[in-house]
Amino acid sequence: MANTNPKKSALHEIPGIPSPESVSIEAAHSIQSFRKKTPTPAELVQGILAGNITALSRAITLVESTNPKHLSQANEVINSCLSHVKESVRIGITGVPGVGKSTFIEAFGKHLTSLGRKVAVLAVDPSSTISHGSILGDKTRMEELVKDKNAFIRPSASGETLGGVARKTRETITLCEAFGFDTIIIETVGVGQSETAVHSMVDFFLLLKIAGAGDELQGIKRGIMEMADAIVINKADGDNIRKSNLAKVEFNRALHLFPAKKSGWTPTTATCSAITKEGISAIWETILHYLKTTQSNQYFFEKRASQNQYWMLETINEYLKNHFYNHPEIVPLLEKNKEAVAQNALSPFAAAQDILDTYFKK
Ligand SMILES: Nc1nc2c(ncn2[C@@H]2O[C@H](COP(=O)(O)OP(=O)(O)OP(=O)(O)O)[C@@H](O)[C@H]2O)c(=O)[nH]1
Ligand SMILES: [Mg+2]
Repeated sequence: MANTNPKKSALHEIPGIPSPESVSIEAAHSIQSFRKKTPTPAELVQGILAGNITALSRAITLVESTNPKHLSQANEVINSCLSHVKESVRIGITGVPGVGKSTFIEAFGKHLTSLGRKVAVLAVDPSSTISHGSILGDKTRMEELVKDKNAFIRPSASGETLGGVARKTRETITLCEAFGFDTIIIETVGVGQSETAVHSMVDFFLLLKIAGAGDELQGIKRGIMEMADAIVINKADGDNIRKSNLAKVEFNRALHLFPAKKSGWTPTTATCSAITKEGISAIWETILHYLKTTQSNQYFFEKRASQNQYWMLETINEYLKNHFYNHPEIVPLLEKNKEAVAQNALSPFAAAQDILDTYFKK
């Protein structure tokens, strides 16, 4: 016969004396509610303008969010920040893995803060769109800069597409500038389309190289050479100095084969060592010279205006693509037609037209 008396069950436990809470419940509640309290866009803007770095970080997180609910809040923050953006210089830095970008940014960034500048370091990393990894994760290479109160380092956002990641970095620039950072450094690796994206958000584009076995120009993408306002050969120290100087001459010769730039600026070449700091200050002098040239011939302002237009169109493209590819009617139809095209049951064009007609409800 089953034991129906719970008190007699073998599983019955006699309640003991409850142990006292190690944390005051009231205090825990108040900490929790403070943490959970999401600041309003207006509060974030207020914090950014007041120089509150936590507010800046939270605003960037909002901008990077893929939650559609955050989109309008993020836009509100960015829009309010726009009118507070101060004068700034945006510098793009690219180079293949291992060339010394992080070490260079550490040395260059420290030099800038020693001159009284406020430096924000951001990144566009195409690999983060696939692996969700991010450059600048290696903050160990920027030990000094990380500790510098006049510097701010933010790893690359991760996201679905390079376009999405790049747009978020573009928006983050606005937040950093409203905060008061007057020098924005954007790092990217020399692979994929990321250079084009970074080039379209900076004033000055710097290509970092190292001296090789002599045939320096091999393997360098023509497009990147054309984008560069300066080519800097890093690791010009020790036994490498002579080779670096030779590489510099060779790059200089190659640069002169390109047609003159609309900016009126002739790209320069230089050598430096991010370790010994030799040549670092001269690179900043070059950038100042570039700013003077392009601001007096107006190119600087025209370029920023056309970059703004570019990002407007990019944002529309990105939005339309997302809307299309995530549309509930399109997702299954796309799979179906992909299969039909693979089987030669439908021509690629007819299959595409079918999907587009469904989307536009023709
Ligand atoms: N001798 C010498 N070594 C350098 C210099 N700059 C960087 N290095 C070394 O080169 C290696 C790569 O440097 P990083 O700064 O990590 O290079 P990176 O371009 O950021 O590399 P990824 O983050 O992998 O794309 C490290 O071991 C650095 O210490 C330099 O000017 N001289
Ligand atoms: Mg690095």
